[in-house]
Amino acid sequence: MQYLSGYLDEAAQQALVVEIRALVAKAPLFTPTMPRWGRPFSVRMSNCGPLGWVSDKSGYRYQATHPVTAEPWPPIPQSLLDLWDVTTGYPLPPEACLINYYHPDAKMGLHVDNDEEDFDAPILSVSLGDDARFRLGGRERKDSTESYILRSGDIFILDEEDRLAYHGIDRIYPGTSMLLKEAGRINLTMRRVTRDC
Ligand code: MD5
Ligand code: FE
Repeated sequence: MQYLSGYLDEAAQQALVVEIRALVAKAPLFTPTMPRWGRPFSVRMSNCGPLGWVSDKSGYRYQATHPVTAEPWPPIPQSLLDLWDVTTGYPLPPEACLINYYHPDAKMGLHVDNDEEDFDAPILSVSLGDDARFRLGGRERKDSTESYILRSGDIFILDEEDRLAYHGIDRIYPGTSMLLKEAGRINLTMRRVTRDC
């Protein structure tokens, strides 16, 4: 794991927020639901890129279209593709950029990201807005965990041993950032999904 604390300056963060607002105007935030029981997530989501992550009663999956509008996801902005190249150096571009929006009371339980076919590629995470407590464990749910405060502008690159580690967001600290007009947090995760090139 590489933790690039404060990687994006204020201007870069603000420019990203402008791009994200344009993306969610085209592909509105939706409320994913848990497989089987259909309990709603507290985090709202959207995506950009050829594929997007969705969850509903039939399960977790990547798909090419928005679950509500049925439109293709908008493309990943060039600034994010450049950020992926510069920070990961990975030879193939990301196929999915998941946009998570956390209200002050939203959280994300411990889970592993394993809906992708390609676990060799890194995952790049960008935090914007209020601080969040991120918990990172090991390959087994029972493994011990470490907590980190993710702040606006921080970048996380998950590779190798951490790529299949349990992780989650325990809480948001509302009012810790002035970046967004409203309290809350945005997290972007860029991922490779398929194994082909
Ligand atoms: C977030 N997002 O801040 C969190 C953590 C998700 C998700 O977990 O799946 O959207 S972003 C950091 C992250 C992403 C993917 C994998 C790992 C961490 N990891 O293996 O530790 O919204
Ligand atoms: Fe995750």
